[in-house]
Amino acid sequence: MDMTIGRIDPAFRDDIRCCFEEENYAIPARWLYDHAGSELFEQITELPEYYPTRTETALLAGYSAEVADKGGKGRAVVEFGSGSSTKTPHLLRATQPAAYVPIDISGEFLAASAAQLQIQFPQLPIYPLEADFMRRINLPDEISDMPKLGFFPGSTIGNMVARTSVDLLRFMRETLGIGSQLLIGFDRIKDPDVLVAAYDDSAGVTAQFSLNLLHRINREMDGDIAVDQFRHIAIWNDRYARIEIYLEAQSDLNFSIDARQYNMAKGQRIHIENSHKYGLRDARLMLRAGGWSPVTEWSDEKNYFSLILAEA
Ligand code: AVI
Repeated sequence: MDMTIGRIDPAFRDDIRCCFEEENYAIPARWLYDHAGSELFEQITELPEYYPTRTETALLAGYSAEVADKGGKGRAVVEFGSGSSTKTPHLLRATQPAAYVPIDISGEFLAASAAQLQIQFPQLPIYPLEADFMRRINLPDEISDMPKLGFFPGSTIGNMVARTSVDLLRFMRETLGIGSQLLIGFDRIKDPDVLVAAYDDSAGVTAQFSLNLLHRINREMDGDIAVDQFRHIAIWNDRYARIEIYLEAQSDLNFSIDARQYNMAKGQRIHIENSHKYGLRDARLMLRAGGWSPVTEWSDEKNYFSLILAEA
């Protein structure tokens, strides 16, 4: 959601105030994705260190035909958080869906990517839906009688804590209905050096992506945070099986946001993102907890990433 100055999203303002006023120093990761942040994320997906996009795209290219064979053919494909829909063509080509419903919170990205896909698939009925997929959604009437195949790639589920992930899977089940299928990507636990490099790349793009959050606060909430006084940090937390991302103050700082004064001490950190990774059985257990029965799992030869097809 791209908010301009003077039209602050009240939820954003509340989360930022909560971070600095209540001194919990944590900001939900969803605020990373304003226009600039979404463009930086697209750059991240092409970094040599960031293996998830490349690996998952190869899995989709290699196994979408099997998804079709396992019952995925001819359904209405409903993509949650479709963004630029770059991985979708592989799936659409193989499953020949009756319709495609990309769901995204950013109307801007949605319209552009739907138009692009319509050129590639001129016969396919496409019904873009601007909505927050973190709750139950009313799908377009046009697809109400069609069997559905939900698509949730990218291991976006990993950006949520387990309880929220399970809630989301349940909402998806309610949205899609009994008898639906879900094809979902999970990033696997692996060598921490590989993981940390993926979230702290040598070109510094992920650092820019993180620091953009402070620029966003300055832009949208009339802030004067000295962004160059913060450092992006990515650490592997083995206990929670997740990468944690922080912005760390490099000196004692005073700043104002929305005409309120705050300070942070050198070394203090703002927690801005988690990216959970999954062991061999973790993802399947999570799916079951959310009301989905895993049907098939596909992984690359290094076991870096998994695609799981599940049924409601
Ligand atoms: C969107 N999400 C799955 C990304 C991830 O890998 O957790 C977000 C990201 N943050 C930094 N790099 C990538």
